[in-house]
This record gives sequence, structure tokens and C-alpha cells, in this order.
Amino acid sequence: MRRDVLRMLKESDGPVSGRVLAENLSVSRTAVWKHIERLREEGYDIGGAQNVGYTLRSTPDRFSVEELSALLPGAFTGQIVCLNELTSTNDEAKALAAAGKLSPAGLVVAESQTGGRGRFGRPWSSPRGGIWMSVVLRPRMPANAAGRAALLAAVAIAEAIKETTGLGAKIKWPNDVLIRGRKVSGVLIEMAAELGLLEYLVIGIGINANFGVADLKDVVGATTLRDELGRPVDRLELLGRIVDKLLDAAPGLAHDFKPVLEAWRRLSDTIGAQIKLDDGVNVVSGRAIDIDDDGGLIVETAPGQRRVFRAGDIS
Ligand code: BT5
Repeated sequence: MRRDVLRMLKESDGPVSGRVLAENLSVSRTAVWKHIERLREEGYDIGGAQNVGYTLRSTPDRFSVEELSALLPGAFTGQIVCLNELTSTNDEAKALAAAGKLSPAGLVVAESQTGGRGRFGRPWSSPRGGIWMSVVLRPRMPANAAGRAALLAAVAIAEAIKETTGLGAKIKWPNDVLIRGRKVSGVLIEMAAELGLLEYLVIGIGINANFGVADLKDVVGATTLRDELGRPVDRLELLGRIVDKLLDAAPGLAHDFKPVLEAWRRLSDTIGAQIKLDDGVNVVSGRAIDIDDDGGLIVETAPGQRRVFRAGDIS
């Protein structure tokens, strides 16, 4: 019911009277007033009074199932987990997906993480004000195409940042998102498969949004959207755009990946650069030439000599 009150306030251009709300929702005006009071307690700035009409002036910078449900497509209805604090949204998403939940899709969001993870078990600093989320999708495709989801996620993040803030975000292979050369976002893909067929994908996304870089522990070379812009961003809008982009492109990961690859190349900070690549075994130097159809990095390690790398860190 509270969600319906909120939806009506959001959809209206001007004030909505208590009477209209009550009639539309088939409740008393007193009930409407109580819902408005609850929303105000939650941080919604709602102007007006019973006989003038209510106006939604601003929404709190906090994730809630109500807000997220109103924002996301129907596939997510009833499949959103939104918590104040969590060890890791990826861990929670994996546990739920493995138990058959979050189907056909799902979202786990936390205001902060106590055990956020990067790739290769590295820690991921996740203070309040960031966007720490895991999207569970179940596209029908061979498990070996799952790695492509990391490139898709990086493209979705970089494009959504550009659209919501105007900031020029670039991608560093394989899936770091940078602003002015500093890391603002990272992606951690996990999955489950059976007999070579993907069961579910967990797309873990971390974005440094509404906090300052000083809030990050033991991290160098990072930035945050608030630091870059000098003001907070609309985290909800950013999250919504990212999920939309993931949903649009995920079904095509196996057979229609060209548009994502092209977008990735356009946003790349890596192609053409002189790099050092650490693949966990060796460190090689060379020039990054391109990515292949699965997102492997093609590096010219010596004149006329090219190698493809599937994983690693570059500097
Ligand atoms: C990543 O790993 O960039 C993937 C990060 C994914 C985080 C999301 S948050 C939601 C979901 N739940 C999780 O538990 N994880 C996902 P990698 O490329 O390995 O980068 C890790 C390195 O980045 C660390 O070793 C630090 O040096 C640095 N780092 C840690 N926290 C950072 C932050 N908030 N911003 C920028 N860099 C950070």
C-alpha cells in the first residue's frame, strides 16, 4: 500500500489530494495520511497537507525494496533483497540462486559490505553510499560464454555513468571502469553450470558513488562519483539503467555479442596502449592490440608476435 501511495505521488506532475489517493487505493483518508507519515519517517520529503494535496519533493538516498521494485522490470518482482549491511552481495545472491530462488532474475543490494570481494579473492572496500549489487540472470547459453558477461557489465556501467552524470568513464581490460584513470567500479562474475549449460550468472558490481575516496581502506588509484562531480549522484537511477542494459543484452551473450564488443572497444582505455600484464604466472610487456570474440586480450609481445590472455591484471 505504501508503495502504491509512493507510485501515485511519483507519477503525478502536481500535488495529489488525500481524497484522490484514498479513492484510488480504496482506503480511508486517515489511512493515506498514516502512509504519508511513514514515508516521511523513511526520509521522503513530502510537502502539503490533507486538503491541499501531497507533493513528493525528494527521495532519500537509500535503497529499499519499494524503490527498487518500482524501478525494475517485472522479472524482478518479489525477487529483490535489499539489506543495510551484508558480508557480500555475491555470496548472498549465490546462496539464494543455488536454493532455486531469484528466478527468472533477481537482485541483491546492500548499503555496505563487510566482506566485499574482488577477483582472485582480493578484498573490495564497500563503505556506505556506494552501489554494491549482484544481479542474478539465467540466460540459456553454454557455460563457456559466461566470461562475456564481465565485458557486458563493464559496458553497462560505463554507459550508465555517462548517461546519469555526464562523466567520461573508460574501461580497463577486462572490466575495471575508470574516470580520469582512477578506478570507480569493478565487476566480479560468478556462475553455476551443469553439463556445460549455464544455470545462473551472478553479476557482482561495485561502484564508488556517494562517499569520498578517503572512506576507502587500503586502496590506491581509486575515485568516487561524488568526488568527481562535487555532488552526490542518483544511485537509484544509475542502478536502474545498469540493470536495464544487462537485461537487454544478456540473452544475446552466446550468439549476438558483437554489439557489446563494439561498445567495449569504443569505451576501452586499453586498446592501443603499452601495457604490462600479470596473468598470475608471468608478467609480459607489449602493446594491447584488440580483444577477441570472447574478450581475451590480444597483446603484441614482440614485433609480429601476438598472444591472447584470458585473465590477469594490467598496468
Ligand atoms: C574487482 O576486483 O574490481 C571486482 C569488485 C567487485 C565488487 C562487487 S561489490 C558487489 C559484489 N559483491 C562482492 O563481494 N563483490 C562484488 P579486482 O579487479 O580484483 O580489484 C580488487 C582490487 O581493487 C583490490 O585489490 C584493491 O586494490 C582495489 N579496491 C578495493 N576496493 C576498491 C574500491 N572500492 N574502489 C576501487 N578499488 C578498490
